[in-house]
Amino acid sequence: PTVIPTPATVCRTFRHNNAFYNDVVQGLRAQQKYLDPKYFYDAEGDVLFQQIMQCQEYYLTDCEMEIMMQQSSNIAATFNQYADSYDIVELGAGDASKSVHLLQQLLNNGTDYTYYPIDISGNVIQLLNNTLPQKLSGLKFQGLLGEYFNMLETVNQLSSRRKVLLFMGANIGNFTPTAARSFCQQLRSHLQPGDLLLTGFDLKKHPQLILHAYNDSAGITREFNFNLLRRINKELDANFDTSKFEHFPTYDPMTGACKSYLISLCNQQVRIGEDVIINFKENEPLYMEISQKYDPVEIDQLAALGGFKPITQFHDQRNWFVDCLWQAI
Ligand code: AVJ
Repeated sequence: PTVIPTPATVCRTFRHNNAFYNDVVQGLRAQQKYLDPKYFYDAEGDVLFQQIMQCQEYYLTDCEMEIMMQQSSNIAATFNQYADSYDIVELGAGDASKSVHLLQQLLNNGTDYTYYPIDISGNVIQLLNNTLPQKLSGLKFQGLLGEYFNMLETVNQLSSRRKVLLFMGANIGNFTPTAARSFCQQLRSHLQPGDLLLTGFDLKKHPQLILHAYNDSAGITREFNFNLLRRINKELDANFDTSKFEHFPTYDPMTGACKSYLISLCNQQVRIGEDVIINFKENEPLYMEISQKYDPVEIDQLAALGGFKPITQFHDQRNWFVDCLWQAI
C-alpha cells in the first residue's frame, strides 16, 4: 500500500506533534547542534541529490553503477546459490537506476520475484511507479513509502518468501560506526535466518578524493545542505538566512569519518514558528551529516556484530567501493 506524503500545510497545523518539527527543534537546542540527514530529501533535495550523483567529483555513484552493470550476473548467481526462492526489498531505493541492472538480470534469468522498493520520499515512490513498468517489463513490484523498519514489517506481512535486502549507495555511511552496528542488529531482527543483505560501502581512499566528493566545485553539495535550512523555513515557518552560513566538509583518514557542517558566520538568532528562538555564535558548527568510510576488514567485523555472516564483496575496478553480500545467521 502506497501512502500519500504529508503536505506542508498539514505540518503547519500539527506542528507540535510533527516528527520533523520535534527532531529539528531537539537538534538545534542541543549543546552541539545537529540536524538529521534523512530530512535532506524533500522535492528540491531529491533533485539536488540527483545532481550530486552526476557530479564529476562524486565518484560513489559511478563506482556502484560499474559494479551493477558489470557484475549483475555474478551477483544474481550468488543469490541463487544461497536462496531458492526470494523477493527483493530495497531500502532507500531512490530512482533505482543502479538496482535496475540487477533486477533486469533476475528477469532475464527467469527468477520469479516481487520487488519492494522502500523510500521515505513520496516523490521517489511516485517516480518509481511511473518509470519502473517501462524500464522493466514484466516486473512485479510494490512501492512502499515510509521508514525502513515499519515498511520491512509491511513486507513481511505481504511476502512469506526469503528476502534479499538491497541497501545500496553507501546509505549505511549516514550512520556513525556505533549506530551502523545497532542499525545492522535492528535490520537483522526484521529478517529470518538465511535472508540475504547486499550493502554498499564507500571505502577509505586518498583523503583529497573523498573531500572533493563532498565539496564539488559547482557548489551543489553546499546547496544540498542549505536546502535543509530552506525546507525548515518553508515547512516549519523559520527564518534561516543561508548566506550567514558556510558549508564546511571534513574527512579524518584515521577514523574514516567524513562529516559536513554548516558554520555560522556571525552571532545570530533564528526563529522557528512563533515561540522558538535558536542562538548561533560566530563560528559555531551545525553538524549536518556523516558519510562514514570503511576498509574491508571493518566491514566484515560490522557483519559479525550485526548477526550476519559475510559471504562475498563485489568491488569496482578502482577498488573504491564495495557491495557486500551478507547472510542473516
Ligand atoms: C546518500 C548518504 C550515500 O553520504 O555520500 C552525498 C549523501 N551527502 N553528498 C553520501 C550525500 C552529500 C550520500 N548518501
